[in-house]
Amino acid sequence: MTEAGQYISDDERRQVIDGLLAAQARVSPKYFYDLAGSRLFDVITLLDEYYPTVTERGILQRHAADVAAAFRSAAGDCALLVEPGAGSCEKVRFLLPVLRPAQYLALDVSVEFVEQALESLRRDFPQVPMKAQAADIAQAAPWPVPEVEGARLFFYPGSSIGNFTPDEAQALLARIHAQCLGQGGLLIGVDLVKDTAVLHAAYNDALGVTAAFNLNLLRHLNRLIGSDFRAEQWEHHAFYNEPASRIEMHLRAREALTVRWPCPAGGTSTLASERHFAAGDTLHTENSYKYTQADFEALLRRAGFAQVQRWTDARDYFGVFLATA
Ligand code: AVJ
Repeated sequence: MTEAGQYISDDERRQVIDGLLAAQARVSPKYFYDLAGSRLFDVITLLDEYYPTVTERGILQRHAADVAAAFRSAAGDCALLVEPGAGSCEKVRFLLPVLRPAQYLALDVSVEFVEQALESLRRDFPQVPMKAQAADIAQAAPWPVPEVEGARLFFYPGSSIGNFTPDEAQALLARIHAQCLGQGGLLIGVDLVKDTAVLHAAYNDALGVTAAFNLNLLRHLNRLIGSDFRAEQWEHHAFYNEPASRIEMHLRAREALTVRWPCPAGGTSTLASERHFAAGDTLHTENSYKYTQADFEALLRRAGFAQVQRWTDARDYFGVFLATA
């Protein structure tokens, strides 16, 4: 979460500009999450149409004890529980009392935010040593996971895996598998393929919160790269791309417009510093892949996991998968 500092590295700036200049203009969904965007996402999770959060919570609430027992029988006692992108550390509350890990490590791009969450978590679970550590799990650098004697469990809830293409997802899962060091596992939440109308409504809510969340990205980009996007010239556009099995979110130009941004410092860059959009052209802001249970299980196996168990809700809207090394 970037706010006051608005810091972006030269590398990231170049990536953002590359995306704006691509034939189909695009921006990484990680730029949704400035302070306002994080708050808007929290509101999304409270909407009637947005089923994933409440459904996953229900599954964890109901089955946490079975999950912990399944992990114990496959891998033994949990020596270390690692949560990449931990954020508010809410979902781990279901796991801690039944899994009883020897330690909990919360990874996130914003440590400040996680530190805050850990304060109250420590009060509620004083017996579990906890630590927060800065890490962007999508980046190639090795994750700062300590050496421990015994089994590690990686916890990746929220269907964040849906932001990656299936190939990228497989690569990320394979990295997690490698970090299990042969005797750990992964507990991951995944949004499942379902009726298109249900999917469509979840990303086109009646109050327009998802639209605001999408449009807010333009304000964030303006602060990060100094661009002059005007939100009123754009509209939210989200639809289910069925052949690709993903929700696509775009921002669509309401009129012909030009966006400008300053040349990167140094001036040696060959990148253009403006992009024209015709009315109706879009900026692609997010993919949210949906999987069938069989397809996601196959993905976990291709990533190297030997054993997979899963729990779902009564409507099969969402899956929680336990994969062990
Ligand atoms: C946080 C990536 C799981 O894809 O549903 C919610 C983000 N985008 N509404 C999702 C999101 C629009 C969310 N994930």
